[in-house]
Amino acid sequence: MFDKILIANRGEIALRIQRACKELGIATVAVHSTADADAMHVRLADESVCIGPPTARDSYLNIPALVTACEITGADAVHPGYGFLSENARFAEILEEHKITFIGPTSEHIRIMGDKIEAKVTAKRLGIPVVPGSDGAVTSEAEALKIAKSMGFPVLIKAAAGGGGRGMKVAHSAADLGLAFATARTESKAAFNDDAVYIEKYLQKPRHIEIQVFGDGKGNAVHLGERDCSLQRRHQKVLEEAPSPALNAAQRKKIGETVADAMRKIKYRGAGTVEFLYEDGEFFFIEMNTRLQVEHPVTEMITGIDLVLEQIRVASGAPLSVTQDDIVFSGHAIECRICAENAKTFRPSPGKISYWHPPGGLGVRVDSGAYQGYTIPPYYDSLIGKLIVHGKTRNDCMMRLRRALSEFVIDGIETTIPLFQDLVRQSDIVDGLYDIHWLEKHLGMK
Ligand code: MV4
Repeated sequence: MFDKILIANRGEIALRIQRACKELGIATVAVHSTADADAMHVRLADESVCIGPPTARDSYLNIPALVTACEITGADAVHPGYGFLSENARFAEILEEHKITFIGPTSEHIRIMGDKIEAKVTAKRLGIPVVPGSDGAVTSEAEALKIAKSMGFPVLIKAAAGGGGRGMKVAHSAADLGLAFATARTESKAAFNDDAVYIEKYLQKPRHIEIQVFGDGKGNAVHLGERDCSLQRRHQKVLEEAPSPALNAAQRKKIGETVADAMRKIKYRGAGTVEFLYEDGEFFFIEMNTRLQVEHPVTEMITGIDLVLEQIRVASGAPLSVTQDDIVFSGHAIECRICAENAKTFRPSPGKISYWHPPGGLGVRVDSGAYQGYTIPPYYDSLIGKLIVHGKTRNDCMMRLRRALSEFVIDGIETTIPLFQDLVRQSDIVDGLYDIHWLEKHLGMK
């Protein structure tokens, strides 16, 4: 096992990782920018190193500074959290070259899944159902038209280097295709310096359902069920839940086993999430994330499994602490992403938290690096905490969530709490009847 882990991240996820390290008796090193000297993740760590100025590019994304911080402190492993360098294959590779363990998959698996075309080809080869479309990149408009006509409109042109919705263009008919194809290529080249695009059947009202998987890197893998992350705004998840209100136990088992089998075949190591669009009872692979995700707590709440502890275990060469038969789903969990933003306009609202009173009680978890008197810096994303609620049934969970939201008081800044207070009273949300477009439609109507 490791003696000391450097956590290459900030905010709530840095605290989340520290908590797992502490329980395992592993010393922690925090890194921070000059803007984060007062952050909770710095205060609670055993040691801390300032790695640069506020701009992420010069601090949290600064690979030489991070490697130096490891060498100065004698850290033997790095946990990247989510965002920042968590899916940077080069970072994983550089750490290995320095005999420092990257707590995550191999750089090769990160690289494959980072290329959306290669990821899809790989998924298909492994027996995972994929969205109908081109087998690989499409290089001419004529080729795009041929494929579109064979599967029918509408179609979607996607960037190979994309993800998170960037470089995507819908074509509703053959007349739209030329412009959609050219625009997707140009935007993709501008954003990612890569104009490779592919084409898919456009699914009009799917849900976003993702499967949590875990591998030990030696050919053993398990699935931990799904999360429904359909409630998004501009490709940012807002509320996530597990299990999905749309699936039954047999459907869960079938897709979960398909994905776990695929991970066994590639000897995947660590935590991974396989993202699907789900429509009319069918799953269609879109992407794989090779990291711990923001919404991992809803899976922890319904399985009782500490995902960060498992990541650390398998990175150190230990086996997974659970087999598939040990994994039992219990109850329902919902996560609300609390952001320092106006709840109607979503305009960021950094500044000083003058009063902070988080909710508590049975089944309530708050993961946050915020505290009373803390000043939220303007340089990073606006997530200041996550409220995660567990209940025996989805209805119990929803009732508890309403109660927890009513207790949560944050003064001095604007937050998205009022948005959640509205959402938990909408009949479609209460009934679990929503798709990936529901939230933006709802916000447009208000
Ligand atoms: C799609 C799709 C419909 N059909 N692919 C958006 C980001 C990227 N991860 C994949 N995305 C989509 N891919 C096909 N073939 C619709 C989306 C999409 C979406 C997906 C998940 C959650 C929210 C979304 C919002 C808009 C579009």
